[in-house]
Amino acid sequence: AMEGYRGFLGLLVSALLVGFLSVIFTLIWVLHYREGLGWDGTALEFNWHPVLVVTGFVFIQGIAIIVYRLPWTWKCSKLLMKSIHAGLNAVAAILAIISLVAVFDFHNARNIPNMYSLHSWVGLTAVILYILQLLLGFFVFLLPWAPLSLRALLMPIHVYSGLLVFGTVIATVLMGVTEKLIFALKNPAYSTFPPEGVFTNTLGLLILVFGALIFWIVTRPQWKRPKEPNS
Ligand code: ASC
Repeated sequence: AMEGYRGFLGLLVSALLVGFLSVIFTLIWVLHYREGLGWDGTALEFNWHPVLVVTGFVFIQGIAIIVYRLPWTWKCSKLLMKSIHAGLNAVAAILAIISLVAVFDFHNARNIPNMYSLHSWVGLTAVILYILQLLLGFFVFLLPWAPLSLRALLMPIHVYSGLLVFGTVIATVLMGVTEKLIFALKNPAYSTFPPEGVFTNTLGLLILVFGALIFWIVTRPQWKRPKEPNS
């Protein structure tokens, strides 16, 4: 049991480090390589999009997925842990929505068309599914009214769609990073290995590794929160 616990801690610390580093890399990207941050219809406003997505939709959602796995919380009430899970996911949803407002606002101010790219189609689908998932989780699992039979029926779907949306978000981020680098790196071009291209490719890899670590942690049966009888 002690060895399983150590393995868990090692992976948890790795995931937190890689996730935190992803957020830092995103900030360095927009503040050092790009134009910085602002809310004025220019690229400064667009730059909130990657910052809020990586912070909320990737990092915070990743943590929300594994909160039930933290062994020192196993003595906490299930309701408290559900509230933390729901609260983190609600914060991530709000940041994701603001990140969309930033892009649409930027596009409209600059007469750039909306919703033509695969990145935008998959990304908007992920945001809509995430909000539906949040509402389903709130009404069925957090509020006390739903019958146990309905919870048991919907739990596998909740787990499946949660991981599907998380994976889809990571795929969408990789498409967005690629898109932005091809748009922005013209002189010198992306194809000539400029520092921004190499740095931001590394950011993409960090995000992929973060997703891989979260997916590993959450799929180990031995690290699941012990189930209380009748819950
Ligand atoms: C809940 C909860 C669980 C599941 C279970 C259905 O709300 O706390 O452990 O749903 O009752 O599988």
